[in-house]
Amino acid sequence: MNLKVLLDEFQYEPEFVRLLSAIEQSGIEIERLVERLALDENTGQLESGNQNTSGDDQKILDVLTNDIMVENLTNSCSCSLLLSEEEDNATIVDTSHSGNYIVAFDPLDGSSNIDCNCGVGTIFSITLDNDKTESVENRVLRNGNDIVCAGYILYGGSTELVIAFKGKGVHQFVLDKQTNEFIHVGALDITDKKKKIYSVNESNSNRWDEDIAQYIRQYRVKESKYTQRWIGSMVSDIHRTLLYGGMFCYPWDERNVNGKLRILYECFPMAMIVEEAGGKAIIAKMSKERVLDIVPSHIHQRTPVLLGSVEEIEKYEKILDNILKNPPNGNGKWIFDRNNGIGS
Ligand code: AFP
Repeated sequence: MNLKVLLDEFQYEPEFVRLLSAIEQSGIEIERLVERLALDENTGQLESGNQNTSGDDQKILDVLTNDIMVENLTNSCSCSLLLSEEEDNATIVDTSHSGNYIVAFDPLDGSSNIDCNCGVGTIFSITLDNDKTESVENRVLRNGNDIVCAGYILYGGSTELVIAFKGKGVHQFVLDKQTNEFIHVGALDITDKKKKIYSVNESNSNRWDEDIAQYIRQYRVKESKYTQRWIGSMVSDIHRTLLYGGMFCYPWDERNVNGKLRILYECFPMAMIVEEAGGKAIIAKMSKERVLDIVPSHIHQRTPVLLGSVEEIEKYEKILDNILKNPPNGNGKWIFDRNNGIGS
């Protein structure tokens, strides 16, 4: 069964089907670019030394993959607004091609891993553009609970497309390069995945606040049966977490006071996918707030994030309850002022 057959089974309307076909087509074109990276000499940074709004040096492939997504999404005549990691502002699709959906995307996540042939990916989320009379800000800076569909494409040993359809579960497809179509291989459900894996960049550990420090410490005690994994591409680390279980975390720290990952095109899509697969996604900054309840104040805003199987997230929540009940240094004064960060 290919993607189109599943969309028909779910009785999605033609505009939505065109939109997902455009994402599928983009995945096929980007897969070819990634596979031929060195052969086509597309490795490395842009000669111009351009940086995107988040201050990341733009790679040649960041721009090429962004162009592919923008072109295919525009030509699908199903999008009104496009939000990309590689564009400073939201793109208003011209009226002759405009549709009813807002798409936020990271065209090439993990691009710092691309030249060493590590798994990278494309991340996307789709929301209905309910009221076009509103300002662009009001239409895009909403919480994530209205996302109707989110997914990612992982360019690894094989190319996989994982899509969460609100209320219809999370579905996994693999690219058949002979027929150039994504074939359905099953539904993903994290509730029965029990592998003992924690995933966090521990090189930041000396700059963590007490809640995260205690949480990660409990995975590392001598008798712990957990192992650590960190690929450094969110798509690869989340894909493993969905298939094996465990947790993924990018907390705030002294250097990344808002965390590192962007809300609209990294954290929201992944939180929607993990929740739809039966997991949990919270901010984990002395807080149990759901990631999808955040109302961003600008399109490239970052947030700390902790997501994975419910069991692993509840371990953090128990530690937080304990910390809040009796702060360790006796006078309630913490190392860092925890209210200085989110939203600023
Ligand atoms: P790049 O797109 O710059 O490679 O960043 C990847 C990423 O946004 C996300 O995919 C990773 O989970 C995270 O950053 C890795 O961050 P560290 O390099 O700090 O571990």
